[in-house]
Amino acid sequence: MNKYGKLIDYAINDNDVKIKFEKQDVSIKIIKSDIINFFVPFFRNERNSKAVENLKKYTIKFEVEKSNDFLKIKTEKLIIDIFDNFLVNIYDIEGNILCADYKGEYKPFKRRSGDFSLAEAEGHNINSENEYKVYVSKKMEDNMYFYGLGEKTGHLNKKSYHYVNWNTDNPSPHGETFDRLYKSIPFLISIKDTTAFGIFFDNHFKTYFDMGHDNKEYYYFAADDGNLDYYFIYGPEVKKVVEGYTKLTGTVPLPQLWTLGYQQCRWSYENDERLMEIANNFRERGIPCDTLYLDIDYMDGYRVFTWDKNKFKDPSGLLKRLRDMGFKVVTIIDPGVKVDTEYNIYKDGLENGYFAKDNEGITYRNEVWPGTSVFPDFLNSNVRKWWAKNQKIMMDNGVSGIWNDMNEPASFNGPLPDDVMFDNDGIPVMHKEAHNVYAHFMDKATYEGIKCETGKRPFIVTRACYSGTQKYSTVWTGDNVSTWEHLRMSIPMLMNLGLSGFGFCGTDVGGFGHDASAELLQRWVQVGAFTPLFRNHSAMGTRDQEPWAFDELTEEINKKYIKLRYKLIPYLYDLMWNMSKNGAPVIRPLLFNYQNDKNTYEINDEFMCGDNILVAPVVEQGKKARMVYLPSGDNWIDYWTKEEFKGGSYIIKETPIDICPIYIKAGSVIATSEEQNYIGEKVYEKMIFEVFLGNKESKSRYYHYLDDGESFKYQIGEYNAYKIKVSVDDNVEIKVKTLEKGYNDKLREMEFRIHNLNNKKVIINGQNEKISDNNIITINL
Ligand code: MIG
Repeated sequence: MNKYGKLIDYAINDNDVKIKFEKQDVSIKIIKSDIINFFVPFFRNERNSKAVENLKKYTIKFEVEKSNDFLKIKTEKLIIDIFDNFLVNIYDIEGNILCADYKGEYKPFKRRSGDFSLAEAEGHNINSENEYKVYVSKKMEDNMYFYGLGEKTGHLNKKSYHYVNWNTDNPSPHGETFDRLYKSIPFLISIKDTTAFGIFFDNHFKTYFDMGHDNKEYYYFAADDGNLDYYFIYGPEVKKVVEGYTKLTGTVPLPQLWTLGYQQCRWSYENDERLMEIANNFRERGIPCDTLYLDIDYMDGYRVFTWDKNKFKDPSGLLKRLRDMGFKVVTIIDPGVKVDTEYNIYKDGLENGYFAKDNEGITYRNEVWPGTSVFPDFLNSNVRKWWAKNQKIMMDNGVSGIWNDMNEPASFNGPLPDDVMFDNDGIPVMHKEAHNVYAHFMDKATYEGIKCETGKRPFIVTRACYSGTQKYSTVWTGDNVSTWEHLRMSIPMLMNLGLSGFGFCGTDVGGFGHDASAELLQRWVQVGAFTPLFRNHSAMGTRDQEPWAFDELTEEINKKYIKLRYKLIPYLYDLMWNMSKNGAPVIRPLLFNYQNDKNTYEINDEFMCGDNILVAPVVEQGKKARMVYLPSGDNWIDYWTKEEFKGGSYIIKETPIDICPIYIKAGSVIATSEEQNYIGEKVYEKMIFEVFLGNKESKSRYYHYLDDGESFKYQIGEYNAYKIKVSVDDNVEIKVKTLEKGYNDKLREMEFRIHNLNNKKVIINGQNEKISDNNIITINL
């Protein structure tokens, strides 16, 4: 039985096309000519988005036309046909079908044992799609590939997978059998015949995405409850889809520069002495490091916003000493507040009614690290203001960033019951509605608190989140394990997180649970050096995992790759700047840049770090060589040997233990930095660009960005931006253009270090430049 029935009539109101079906009114909103929203108020009349804030209103040209049996909406980019039963077909402007609702029979496979379907196994006693409260299925076309969905297990291409979005802390080793992890990002990208579109299903109840696992004739998304509220985002480039999605849900804001440095964590550095010992080790050994973490044991009995003064006698003094050595300290904060009538955070929260309640209005309790605890109602803006103010306690002690953990929310007794109540600013909601956005609002509160308190760009790391949390927090992928399997899985996971708006992400380098082996850490740091969040972390009870904890070789390899990371910080910062504007992730699959090359569609063990660096790490023990695919359209320079390879080919690269295969796009520029032990240790007077030439003629463009690296003054124009154009034919011609000069930096010179010059002449801004013996050219600014 269909929920809609016959299409009766329509009316246009602004950018909204309201359509009346026999049984249900729906609305189609033209957000932009290539972004369309489909909305059915099954649950509430208003949109209830937590992800889309302050959506810009565009004036859009579109036409609506009704014929006998369907309605046609035409924008400058898309044609949308709407039939009875709210069946929708979406075409590009030439009339090629992009996305069609599935019109065939709903036919899930049944398991022989017990004769039940997948949805039934999930508790949906169904024999037709109508049993899902919210459900849309689309026709599966041949050659479809799927990406996105945030942090999911398994391969890069999500075809044939079935996933659930329900933020979950499951401490067993994550494997492909896990259909859910900590984060819920209901955003799917699909490519068919090199054309891409996205679907953002903005529903934060428990949701389901099935990419042909149930039946290869269709794929679907569904929810336990809530409205149908989804966006179709047209490409045809994946890049455009990601840009469109981040226009809706927000981009990762520009971070402070130090957050791009190496970060060292452990559960837990047990006291001030041990933390100083770690810090001293980094400096004495000359291994760069910017950030140290304090895990839960720094607190007094796990009471958030307190310190255990036996272990940390003088927190401000300690953090000041560390700051003088160039270290920032990030502390963990959990949502659970210990029930303790002597504890001011608890007392304060209780007096003001800031905690979630059970269905009888009594403050809800559960067990977490502090013992019996209560849970702040982050969906309430007054609670968020209170939580934001509490950040001051940490900032006053000199803490530089906050690590939000356990915010699925997790408890020692599994997820909270469905009927725990949240005030949600006067529209009370049950836990089953609040669950997936609980962390989102904790992160938002943390962000606003830190911003207000410090005036600097907040640094937050969160475990759970929803679409849009990227505006407030970076993410790490939770409790992985020190196994090769998890190193392998981290790559597609991070690439898909990147495609899903979370371009500032990382995994626990070396692995969290279980003891790492020396070789595993050697290879993992080679990956970590290119992931935006670069943090080594390990669990209570596992062996030490700091760069020097194994042997000399492991230390040397750690040092080599951490130093490489520091060299690339200006390049990474440029990527961050770019990401803050158009959502292009730092870590991304090859197909993001090479969508016309279908060989890239299922590469799980290589990734791009920005447009110019391709990384093909070793993710197996003992591997002496590996195959590398270099995408077509560009030539590639081996970073280590400077040898050039033609794109569109598979090559074999030897991989002795200290070599991670890295390839630079021929003709491209990378902004680099001189060595330093931490960001800001030295003030340099020159910008350094490495230029990697190939033999082929090439033209490239590079944008370089500079500002104070910490404040919000860039928003009022205090930044510099440069465009560098490199064309290679018989000569090398470099053109530098200053695009913005609002920041007063200390830079006097620009240096170009040119690889593979082969005696070519170099002309910079029309001048024939003198080249040093080692192919370095310096120009004055
Ligand atoms: O129940 O704070 O994922 O990184 O070290 C475990 C202790 C709680 C889980 C986090 C992990 C952290 C650990 N936490």
